[in-house]
Amino acid sequence: MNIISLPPQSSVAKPDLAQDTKIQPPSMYRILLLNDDFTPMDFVVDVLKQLFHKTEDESIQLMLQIHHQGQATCGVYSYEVADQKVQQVNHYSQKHQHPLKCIMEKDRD
Ligand code: TYC
Repeated sequence: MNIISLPPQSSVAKPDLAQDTKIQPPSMYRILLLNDDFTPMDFVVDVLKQLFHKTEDESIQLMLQIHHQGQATCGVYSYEVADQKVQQVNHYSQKHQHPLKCIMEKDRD
């Protein structure tokens, strides 16, 4: 093939298929526990140990952080796991008639 038979060069940028089709990691969600005036400190420590697998010391530190600052992140999970944990915490709190609230927020894409 000589140079004359080559197709004309286009100045339009081609989509980078390799980039566009790259599999992205799943979005992650942080779980926050919120402070309130009524839930006993021991109950929050228990939740952190049982449902977030924190040590006794970590749980006490985190509970105090929530108590003083209003909220803290207890873990970061995929959507499905975060959603399940929020429900577990909120059901467990309701069952024991404590107003402890747990929410999830998108962490990163
Ligand atoms: N503020 C509560 C108290 O003084 C303790 C508490 C800590 C409640 C953390 C909720 O997420 C919480 N009993």
